[in-house]
Amino acid sequence: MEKTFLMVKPDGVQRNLVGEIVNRFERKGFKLVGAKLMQISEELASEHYGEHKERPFFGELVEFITSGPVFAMVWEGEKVISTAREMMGKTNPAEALPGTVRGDFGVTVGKNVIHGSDSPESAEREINLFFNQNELISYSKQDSNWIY
Ligand code: RTP
Ligand code: MG
Repeated sequence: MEKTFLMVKPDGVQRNLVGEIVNRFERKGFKLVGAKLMQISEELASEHYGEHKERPFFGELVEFITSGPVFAMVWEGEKVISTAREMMGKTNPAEALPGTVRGDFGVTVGKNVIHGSDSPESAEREINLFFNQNELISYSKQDSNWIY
């Protein structure tokens, strides 16, 4: 089954949105298979956002994502990568629709509450970057029968 990497950013943790965000993906029907609160190092941040290294906002991005704890998660489900991106909303919260995480809770592009993998390749890379295999739990849930 498809997996994606999601992360409540430092602003989301500080604003007590971890429960709200977990709740949204649980209610949707996706399965949480890994999660941890972590303080990201500058090295991990730079590797995670490596694709943006040459962008003018890279320094601020790394500074922000390392400014406090984040809540890292792996979620599993059919089409979870693209569906989670839809549920997050556009990168700029000013353009994100109400009903999305960024549309409901964010204001500026720099502090947009949540990260999510943008493709199967990113998901695999980011899951392996943030989690060891033994931190991911494979288990069955009764409600799966009512979702699929
Ligand atoms: P993310 O990687 O955090 O899930 O966000 P995303 O895919 O929606 O957007 P991406 O293009 O990957 O950008 C990564 C993060 O960089 C910050 N950003 N700032 N100042 C700017 O113009 C600007 N553009 C992007 C955002 O915080 C974005 O989430
Ligand atoms: Mg991105």
